[in-house]
Amino acid sequence: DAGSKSGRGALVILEGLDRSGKSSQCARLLSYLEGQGCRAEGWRFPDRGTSVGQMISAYLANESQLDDRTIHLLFSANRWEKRALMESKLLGGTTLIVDRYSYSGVAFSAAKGLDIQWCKAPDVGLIAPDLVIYLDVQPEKAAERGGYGGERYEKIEFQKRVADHYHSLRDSTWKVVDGSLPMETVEEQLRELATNCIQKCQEKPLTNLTW
Ligand code: FDM
Ligand code: MG
Repeated sequence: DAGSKSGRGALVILEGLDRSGKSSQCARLLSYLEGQGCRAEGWRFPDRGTSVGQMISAYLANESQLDDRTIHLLFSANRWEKRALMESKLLGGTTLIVDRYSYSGVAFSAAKGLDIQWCKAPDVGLIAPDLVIYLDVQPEKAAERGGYGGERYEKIEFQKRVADHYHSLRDSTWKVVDGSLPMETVEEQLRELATNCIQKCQEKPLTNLTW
């Protein structure tokens, strides 16, 4: 089992609009990596399984109302409550393929009009990703894909603003993949990006998110 003795695992994040294909691609990438003998787990945020996650889930289903800053901080808290486990998994050599992270946190809240610096602040000190893969799909195209499920935020005008904010968050750890290409093509690109990343970061220390 290559990698189990030496290196740490990689923190690989998939980001993108609703219906951009993140969840399907996460699952495909995960089973590929496992098939290659790589120790990997699939995570997602929000993690609806915790008590904070249940509050978030109720909010997204429009079953509860929360102030914009309050829900923003709950999304951040939901990542903080997983930070220690995330660190021990990575240091123990497990790669994490994560569906959404702090970039969703900032892009969605900023799309409501909240100040970007204010949105970034609570996530400072979370673990910095080794790779962020952005699945780029036009908001109109995403909406065509079987429509939205009816959760809060699943509206095209809102998604357009989210896309603009995602755009402004791109940095050197980002790789943009055209999510409108055939599923197999996207899958192939993700395999290559993730494999390279996993090899490269084995000897690198973990760092904290600073933006
Ligand atoms: N979302 C997700 C946020 O607004 N902030 C966050 O920090 C995160 C992680 O929650 F509309 C939004 C993005 C999406 C919704 O996500 C639920 P999933 O991936 O559909 O469960
Ligand atoms: Mg959704």
